Amino acid sequence: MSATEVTTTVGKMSVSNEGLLAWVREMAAMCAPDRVVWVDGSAAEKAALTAQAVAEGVLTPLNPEKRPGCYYARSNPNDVARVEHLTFICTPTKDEAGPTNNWMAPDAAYAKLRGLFTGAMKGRTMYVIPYAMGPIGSPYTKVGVELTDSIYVVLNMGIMTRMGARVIDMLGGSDGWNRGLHSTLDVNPERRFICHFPQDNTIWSVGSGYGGNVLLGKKCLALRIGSYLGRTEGWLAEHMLILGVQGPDDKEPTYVAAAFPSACGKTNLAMMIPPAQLAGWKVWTVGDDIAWMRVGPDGRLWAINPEAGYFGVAPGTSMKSNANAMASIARDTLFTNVALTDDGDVWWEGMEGPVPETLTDWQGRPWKKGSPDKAAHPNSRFTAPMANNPALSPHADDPQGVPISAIIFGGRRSTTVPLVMQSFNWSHGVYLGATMGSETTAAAVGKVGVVRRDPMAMLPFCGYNMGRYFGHWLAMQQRIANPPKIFQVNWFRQGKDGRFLWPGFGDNMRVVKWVIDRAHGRVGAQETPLGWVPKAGHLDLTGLDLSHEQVDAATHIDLDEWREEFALQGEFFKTLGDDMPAVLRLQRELLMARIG
Ligand code: GTP
Ligand code: SPV
Ligand code: MN
Repeated sequence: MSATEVTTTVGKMSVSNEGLLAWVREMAAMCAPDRVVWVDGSAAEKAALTAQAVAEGVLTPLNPEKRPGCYYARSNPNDVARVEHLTFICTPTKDEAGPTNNWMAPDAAYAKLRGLFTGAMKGRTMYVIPYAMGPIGSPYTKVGVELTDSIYVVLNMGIMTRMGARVIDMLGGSDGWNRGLHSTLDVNPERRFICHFPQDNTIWSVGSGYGGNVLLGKKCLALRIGSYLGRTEGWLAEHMLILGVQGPDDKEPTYVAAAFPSACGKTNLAMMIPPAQLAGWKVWTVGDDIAWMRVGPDGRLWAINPEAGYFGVAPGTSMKSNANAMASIARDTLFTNVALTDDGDVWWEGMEGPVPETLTDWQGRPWKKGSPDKAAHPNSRFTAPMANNPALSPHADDPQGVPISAIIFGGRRSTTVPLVMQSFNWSHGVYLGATMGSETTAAAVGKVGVVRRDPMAMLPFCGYNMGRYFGHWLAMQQRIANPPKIFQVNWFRQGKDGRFLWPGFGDNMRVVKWVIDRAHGRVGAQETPLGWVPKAGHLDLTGLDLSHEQVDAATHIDLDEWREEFALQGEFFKTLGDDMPAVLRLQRELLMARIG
């Protein structure tokens, strides 16, 4: 292979992958940027690009004494979250995308977006970002290349992924990489499309500059294309955090993966600090958003976190709710759409301490204490390197990942769903995941607080037909000789007064303790028609300032509420039609028979 010298921000880099070079030339010919600049991932490059972003007004430096190495960005107010209605799975047939995805025929999608990309980068720089999802050198890692005209995307990808020359080296001459193309265009929702071409391992994204729409390694590659590859290759790509938990008598941590929908508590659980009464327990974060899981030679399910940073929800993050996240964002972090204090620090609703008298809100307007408007956007976010997390697992960069003993599915439900339940077996566990409902949040554009089915927290992220995705989960059982136990949780049940019944956050450790004790078969459980629940006294509630009535209300199973829930699940099953696996239909019938 002959090497070609390509231009980077700070010098030259050598690239010998002919397919990659040809594709970059082809895309550049279409987009017509003024220059093409490759990303090498060096510290010098980061410094130069950051300085340039500041000079261009894309980033504002924060007070270096309060937030060293931190910068602030404001997005267009029309561009503050994922856009599910503008996200498409472009498989040859609509049937492959299935009824839960928007679909466009690949030819039509390419033609439409080619029209938008043609000449779109005139006067701009096209950055070429080679990035890896997963540890460099891991057999489970996937390589992607994102072409973008956004310097903000480059700097975010530098935190969220391993990127640059080492990825080019890892790729070698291989053809197995994802082709990602992104332009912010004029950030107009009328010209905003996030298109996935699973058969071509290609992603084209236009018209947005925000988060999951444009950091193509994250939702687009690691979940939508990832889930498609997972089915073909026999593994699972999931919207799950991964954490390690070690009790005072445990020789090793037990690893748990948990799927909660967007803005429903993954980052918080992944970084949880146990309450004083469980101080002997340690928690380590492996990942906070995405898990790639494969069957290991030992017949267990092994998980890696393909990301290298956290793109986390800012509002609600405080020393009390998530001290590890606060430590993670103390330095070298990018903040998007939060509020600014007068002394150049960040602020958001739910941060402790007195509310500042005056702030600059997420749209750059002066804000006064007592204003009815939120100072920070509800989906404002931080982008922080995982290396900053005091609770980072020593295995976060382990090419083999960690063995998973328990899988948890959880939604945001103000009623019906009890604090914790264990499934009877794998297929019942898949049923619990497949029927999961959750109230919508600000992480996606649309109405907030509406219950919808969000199976396995993958409704917006499954890159193919949902019924076949369930079939893939069911089929995995035969491959996993030592399968994890499957649980369902709900931290968000409310009392009649509208307040959360369960304190949540660090106190979730009490539930996770029961989960891993169950996974190891070292604690009993009570059988109910819906699943196994903790026996009276088995949830460690010492030191918790909670009345018996509250605990009862948080854990209660009301079969009348569940009859309504089953009707809603039934409607969802209907939308999946013939693609719904027979096993899940049978699970539903068994359940209905049990509750009468
Ligand atoms: P994405 O990054 O969008 O995938 O979200 P996530 O699942 O990582 O959500 P995150 O942990 O950032 O939590 C989002 C919101 O839920 C924040 O406002 C938290 O304060 C709130 N939250 C998290 N855990 C709990 C909990 O145990 N109880 C309650 N009541 N709220 C919680
Ligand atoms: C989510 O919405 O689930 C996120 C944020 O993790 S984003 O990257 O914008 O998708
Ligand atoms: Mn997410």
